[in-house]
Amino acid sequence: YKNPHYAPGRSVNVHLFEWKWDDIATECENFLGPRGFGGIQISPPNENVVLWTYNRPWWERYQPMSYLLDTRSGDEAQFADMLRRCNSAGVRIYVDAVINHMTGEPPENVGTAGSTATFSQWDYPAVPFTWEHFNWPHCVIDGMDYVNDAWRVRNCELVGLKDLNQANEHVRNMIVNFMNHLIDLGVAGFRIDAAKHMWPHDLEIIYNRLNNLNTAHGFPANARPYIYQEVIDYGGEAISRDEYTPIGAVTEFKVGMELSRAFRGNNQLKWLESWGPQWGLLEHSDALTFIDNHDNERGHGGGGAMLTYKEPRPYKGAIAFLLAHPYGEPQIMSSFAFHDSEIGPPMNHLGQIISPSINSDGSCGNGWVCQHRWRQVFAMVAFRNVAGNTGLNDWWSNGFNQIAFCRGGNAFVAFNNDSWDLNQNLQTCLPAGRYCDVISGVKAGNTCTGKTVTVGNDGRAIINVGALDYDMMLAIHIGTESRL
Ligand code: QV4
Ligand code: CA
Repeated sequence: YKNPHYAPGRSVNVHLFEWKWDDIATECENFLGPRGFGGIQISPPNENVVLWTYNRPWWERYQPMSYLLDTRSGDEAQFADMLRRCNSAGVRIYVDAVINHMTGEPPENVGTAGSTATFSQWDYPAVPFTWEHFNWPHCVIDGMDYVNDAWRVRNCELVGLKDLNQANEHVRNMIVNFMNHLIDLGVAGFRIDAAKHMWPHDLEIIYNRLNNLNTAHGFPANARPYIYQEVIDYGGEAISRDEYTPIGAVTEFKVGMELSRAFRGNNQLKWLESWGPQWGLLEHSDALTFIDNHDNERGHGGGGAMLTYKEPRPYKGAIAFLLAHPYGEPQIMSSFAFHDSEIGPPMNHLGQIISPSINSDGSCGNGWVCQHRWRQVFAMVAFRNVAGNTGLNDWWSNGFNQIAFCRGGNAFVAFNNDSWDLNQNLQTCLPAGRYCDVISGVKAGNTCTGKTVTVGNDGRAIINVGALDYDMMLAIHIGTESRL
């Protein structure tokens, strides 16, 4: 359950938050496939309650009405088409699986597929679930439970959301049928929403009943779905991430916390020499790593002072480090712009999501941020692919906030988060030649639109990253040689 089954030569998962299936299919073909992205986390594909009362907030999708595949992102035919097209483009799809609970008791009771429910009776006929499929006695998690009561965190309601009993055979069957339907349609795995709120033993039984990935979609025989479980664990809680690593990968929230701190200038970059488990992080193969996610970029889920698209310079630095360093299985957030933390994606008066437009420079419009289309981000995806499974070598630092390292003999990166220029003769580990920095520009024909780095026969080069440069990093790798 810990192998994302990326196509060869690919890496990095991008969360296309609230995107429509048709738009994702097009993005796979036009951008993500050609640029070497490994996979996409999609928003929950199953029916959710429609909340006009709150002007269709993004979080209505975390209140399931049924497992019918019909949401604002599209219907089942569009979902199946996306899977065919993305898998053909070499890009995998991971589903955000909301299986801990159903809705709360919202003021409206019609779902995106037209299903209704009687919330006060825990009755969801479209699944079907009735009161006997939920946890009793009824209780709601309070703040202190996280510190001292694992049972309540798992058997009481998360913010009033009707809490399913995953020990019940019917509940297990409905969940397994839902997930197997998705696997058969071609998905490569799942983000398990609110995993902390379910018993690991029940989850293990559910995972073990899942089908192998669909070989008709290009997966190897006997491949198990990739499973990454959402467990927020900064330490000091009754429930630990370590209870979940025996059954799958886990979201490592400390990565975003620590890298946000460092790249905001609140911890020196030199310390990153020991980045990985020595920082109290999960083992490499257990960790799904990211800077921000759809909750903490807007202060939900405990927030945590993560860097987001709203602080682009340090954010791009943190993402570049996340992607350049071999530790973990990285994920990039791709957001829509917001001021109000509850507001949903760009929509028309019918509540339909408005597609991102693509500007002439490749960036997104219509209210979409599309971090994955920022040059500094997609260039580092290519960097990670070229680095492949090489280790980290030739670490250098100035003792403060200037660092550099190589990935084998394939790639080199330098960061400057000091208030003075980085200007050093450094070992790049690359063959002699002239290389285009992929952060400040691109290779265009035989020249570079940004900085050029000249590597000598000894692998060394003069590296310049000015304190006032637009970005704080420089990256070169095999394949970006200019022939000037
Ligand atoms: C309100 C009150 C409650 C009250 C309840 C009574 O706040 O105190 O008990 O009414 O009916 C929405 C509203 C929330 C409301 C709730 C139920 O925001 O105010 O409760 O609905 O009606 C997202 C949002 C939540 C949202 C939820 C469902 O973040 O605000 O709740 O969707 O729409 C912990 C967990 C972690 C979780 C994180 C947010 O350990 O697992 O909190 N993260 C995941 C998702 C997240 C999602 C959920 C879990 C739930 O990443 O996006 O919550 O599926 O850290
Ligand atoms: Ca639960």
